[in-house]
Amino acid sequence: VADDGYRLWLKYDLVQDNGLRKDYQKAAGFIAGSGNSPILQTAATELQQGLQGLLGKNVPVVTGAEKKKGGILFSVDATANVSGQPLGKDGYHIAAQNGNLVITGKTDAGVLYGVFALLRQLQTRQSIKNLELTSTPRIQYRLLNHWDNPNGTVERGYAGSSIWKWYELPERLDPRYQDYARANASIGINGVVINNVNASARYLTPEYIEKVAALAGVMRPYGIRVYMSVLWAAPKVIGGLSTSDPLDPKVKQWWTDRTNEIYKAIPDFGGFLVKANSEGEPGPQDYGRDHADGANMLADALGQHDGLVMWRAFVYKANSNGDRFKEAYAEFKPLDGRFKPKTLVQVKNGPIDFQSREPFHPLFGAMPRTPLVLEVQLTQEYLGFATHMVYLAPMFKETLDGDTYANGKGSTVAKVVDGSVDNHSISGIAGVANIGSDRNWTGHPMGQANWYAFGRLAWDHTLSSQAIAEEWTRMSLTNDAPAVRTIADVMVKSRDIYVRYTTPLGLHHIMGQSIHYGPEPWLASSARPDWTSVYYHKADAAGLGFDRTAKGSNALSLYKPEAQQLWNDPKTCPPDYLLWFHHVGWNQELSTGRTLWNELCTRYYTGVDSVTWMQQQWAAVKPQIDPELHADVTGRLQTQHKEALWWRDACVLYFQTHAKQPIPAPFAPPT
Ligand code: GCW
Repeated sequence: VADDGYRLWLKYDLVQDNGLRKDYQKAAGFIAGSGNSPILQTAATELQQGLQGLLGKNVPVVTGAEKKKGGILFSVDATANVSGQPLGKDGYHIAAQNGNLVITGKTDAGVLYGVFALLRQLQTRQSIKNLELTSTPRIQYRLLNHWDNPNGTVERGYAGSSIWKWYELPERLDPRYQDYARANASIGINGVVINNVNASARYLTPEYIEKVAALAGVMRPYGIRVYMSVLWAAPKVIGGLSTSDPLDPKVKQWWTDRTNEIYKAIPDFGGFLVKANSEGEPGPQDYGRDHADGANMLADALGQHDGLVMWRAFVYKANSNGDRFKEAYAEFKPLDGRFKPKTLVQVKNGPIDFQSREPFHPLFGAMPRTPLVLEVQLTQEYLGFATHMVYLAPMFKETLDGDTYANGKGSTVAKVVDGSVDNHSISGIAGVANIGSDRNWTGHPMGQANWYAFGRLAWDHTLSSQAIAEEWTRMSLTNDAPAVRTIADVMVKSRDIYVRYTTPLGLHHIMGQSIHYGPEPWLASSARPDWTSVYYHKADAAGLGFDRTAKGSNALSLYKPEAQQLWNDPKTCPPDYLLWFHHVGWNQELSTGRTLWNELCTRYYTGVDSVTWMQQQWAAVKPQIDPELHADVTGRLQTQHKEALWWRDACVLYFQTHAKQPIPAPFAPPT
């Protein structure tokens, strides 16, 4: 059967290596659950299905297996510890015990995650002799954020329309919902915000609450909770009130009633995500209140319910202070300490907007009294939609590994987010989903790897991009070792390659207006200056780049002094970040030994060449890959190459009008 990508990384095809399969079979005589909660039932069913496919045999699920040997046992033990260390909530421990393989979790979900870890072991053809695996998620709330609208469109979605079929819900449950839940649970995702942050008030109506409750019912047995984005103005839009002022008693009451109604329908509802006073969305500032007033009102409405408020910090206004980089910081930093418990502030990885490379957001490390959710984007809004192959794990890692120095060296963004720097008891991470109704979920088959990598890093941010790429490739494409190496190598390099042919050296926000696709570095006029390209690249006769040092916007001063060190001197600033922080002369020699102009051209040209290299590597693994999938990616790589040329030529020719220098050899076109 041709692989249409629907099964994602949960393929469970027969293990062809007879020896290995026999070893696996020996360990899998039966499955014995330790109870029959919905989540444990999911775990047993999934394991049985997985083993059926991988081992080609039906492994029975039995009860009362105390005396039996040679099977897989589930154990839920709230006091479980591993070598004296208590196991974290939702963590798992897998080890041989009295002739059985025992999967222990403190919670039912822990066992489910252990099941997927064991299956992964088989799917990637690891030995299970003397297997001992222990893992605990480092971040508690691991969420996908959908930007899906009630009419079925997906904002910035490139994989078809929304998978949620509102007009069929709650009566008909598309089987896809369950497959979606399985995929998420397999990588540890435990929450789903089902609708766009540019929210419709409709979700808060009884009609929609019932629909959302039906979805929650599908997610629950997979350990996944459902959350909603809410429209700040909902009390006015659907509540018949004349105001949405968070301090107005009627408004408070309205949200409290709504919240109680939601919990009546969805007892494990996760909570609210809010985009307010951002890009034209309403918010508490419309009434002279601030973000904390708004978030706290919702926290009060949640009351005793076990739910969270995630308040987004993605805010910027036209013409505010001349550098959009500084705006979220200016609005949110002063509010640190004002947010009530169970309220988190959700911050994008970088200060501008999901560009292909950004310095980490200066709010990380600057709000020690507020738990911060890291928001990354899986959908490739600024990274080539579903036509460019860009594996995003290296980009996520770059942010996670960024050192804020908030509490001395080693206060990485990862440790701010997981709560360890400031001792927060709640922690969260969110990925804007790249999923749609396309048969293969993500449009670009390789986009699946970004969904996968997000989940794996949300669970454990210390995993390497390389290891995740290999694991995903083995589960999704092939277990042929040389092919795995080739593909993982292309994946790991792909993001840097994309940066080179689009926005090298720290250029940012020079893409096509509003659609955010393709180059438009010449864009000089728009509804707002901060929606143009020239605002960001500042090309002139002297040079290129946004001066954010003390001579310029001084955005650098938002970082701790040690963090500033990395970027504040143009001579030592890593070239990858140079034009984020400095206006550099065209003839200035960089640490690479080339002038800025020559380096810029070199990156654009070698970036395109690297796409050719990607094509060659992909061609080389053809025998190991499903033909349909191989052809699909081959076609997309052709588009990618064509568009890399487009980016290169558009940008080099445009910047040349400022630099007024020839394209250097060996790139100069023949005359
Ligand atoms: O990157 C921008 C997108 C908007 C999006 C916004 C946000 C949902 O272009 O489409 O709106 O970010 O994150 O709120």
